[in-house]
Amino acid sequence: MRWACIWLLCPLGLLVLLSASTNPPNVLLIFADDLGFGDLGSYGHPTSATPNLDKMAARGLRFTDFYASCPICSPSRAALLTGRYQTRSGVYPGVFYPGSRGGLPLSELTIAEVLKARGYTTAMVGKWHLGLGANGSFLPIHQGFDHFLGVPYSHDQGPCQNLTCFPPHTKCFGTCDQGVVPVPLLLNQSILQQPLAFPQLVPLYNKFSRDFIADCARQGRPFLLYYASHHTHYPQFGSQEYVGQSLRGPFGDALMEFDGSVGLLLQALQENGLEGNTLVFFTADNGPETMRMARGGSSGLLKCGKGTTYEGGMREPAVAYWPGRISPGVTHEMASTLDILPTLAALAGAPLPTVPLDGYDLSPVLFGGGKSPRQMMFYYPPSPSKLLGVFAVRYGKYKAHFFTQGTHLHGGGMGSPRSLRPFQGSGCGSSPALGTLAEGRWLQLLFVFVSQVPSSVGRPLTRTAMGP
Ligand SMILES: *[C@@H]1O[C@H](CO)[C@@H](O)[C@H](O)[C@H]1NC(C)=O
Ligand SMILES: *[C@@H]1O[C@H](CO)[C@@H](O)[C@H](O)[C@H]1NC(C)=O
Ligand SMILES: *[C@@H]1O[C@H](CO)[C@@H](O)[C@H](O)[C@H]1NC(C)=O
Ligand SMILES: [Ca+2]
Repeated sequence: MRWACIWLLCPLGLLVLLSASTNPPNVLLIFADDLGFGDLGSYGHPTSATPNLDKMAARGLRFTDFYASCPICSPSRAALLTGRYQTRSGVYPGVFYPGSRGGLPLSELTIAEVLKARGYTTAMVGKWHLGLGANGSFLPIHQGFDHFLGVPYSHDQGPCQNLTCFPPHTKCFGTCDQGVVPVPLLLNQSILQQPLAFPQLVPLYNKFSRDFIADCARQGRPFLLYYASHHTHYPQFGSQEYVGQSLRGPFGDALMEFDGSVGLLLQALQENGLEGNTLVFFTADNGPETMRMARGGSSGLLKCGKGTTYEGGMREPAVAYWPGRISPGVTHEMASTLDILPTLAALAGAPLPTVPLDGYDLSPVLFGGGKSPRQMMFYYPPSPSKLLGVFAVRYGKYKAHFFTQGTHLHGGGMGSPRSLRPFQGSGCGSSPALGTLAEGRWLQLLFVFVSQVPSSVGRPLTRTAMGP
């Protein structure tokens, strides 16, 4: 009997022990929209009120060199969820519109699908912007999310001139997109509201999120909650609690509402005893829309913003927070939204998708103050093309710009030649004419960089997803 125990049962017991000690952590992924590198108090903004994010930054690991994969929404979100540059999934040029036929291809494996395979319950709240499709075929519930409460695209992609953005009666600023249906709020695949009631939106999201967290805690199941806020994208809006509360006008009020939500989410983790077993990661999809002036964000000391491949377009605030596991500090290691999927897969013990990935497991940076496996970042413009290739490359401390134009963000159709117009009103100064930098020394540098990159990285341009 004793031998039977030693040779048969004990290893079994050890396995059980091991799997208990490697209990996969919950994941709360908080994503802001059009938020600049310089917008948070913890990143140096003098008048922003972001106490919850600042507390998270002080108690977690704050990144100074964290990148989104693209300076606009849809491609950036595709890369976050798949760990692959948007040029692989085909989510470009530009962003999805309410009438777009395509979406993030269903063949792509998302973070939600990767974690679901390890028994996670998954939910998404907020801005999707990875396609709607006929009969909702590209919505989150077809990409691994069990639950979805949110908007299928941007909240400015429908007429907003008659809508209230701030209670009691402040209309939204501007008109938003015309000639399309009012923006809907969806629950799974059903329309809950159309048009959206902006002042009630975030309280609804927060209640949904808190209920989801409590349910998962009760069932003892690991969860992924992807909380993709609409803040601080134009037009800014907010609930009663935040009207006129900030020193930055409507932008600051919207940012405060976002910060308040972060506080409520962290509180929900605490109330359910989950703080010690939950990785909270916060970042944003792209830089500030500086052409909106006071109604756009700030990239701080970085150059330019949304739509450009300057640092302000893609370098984002980012914080990893996990009390007891991640030591408080600041890291200057390079990292990207592309790295989130491989990092989460490693933490959960989930197999990686068997397709080429562009991300790395950041565990050495998160848990040991070590070096980042990432040495390189490619900067694709909103509408990459085979002809132009990447617009810039960062390698270690250096960055080479091959093209410095951004995109004309408003009024240009997807993929129209207009999308290669110089970026207007961005506070970037005048841009050199397209192509003038891709000469001589720069071209040499390009070859040096590209020859050091594994041949699979950043190459294929396989536009498949977007439709008119
Ligand atoms: C959408 O659903 C309707 C009703 O169920 C069906 O008739 C139609 O074929 C579907 N369209 C697509 C493209 O799946
Ligand atoms: C959404 O779909 C999930 C199944 O994927 C289901 O459990 C949940 O109840 C649905 N929510 C609603 C409100 O229908
Ligand atoms: C906005 O309200 C005006 C006046 O009530 C109306 O004429 C117009 O059609 C409305 N526009 C939209 C987009 O709802
Ligand atoms: Ca955005």
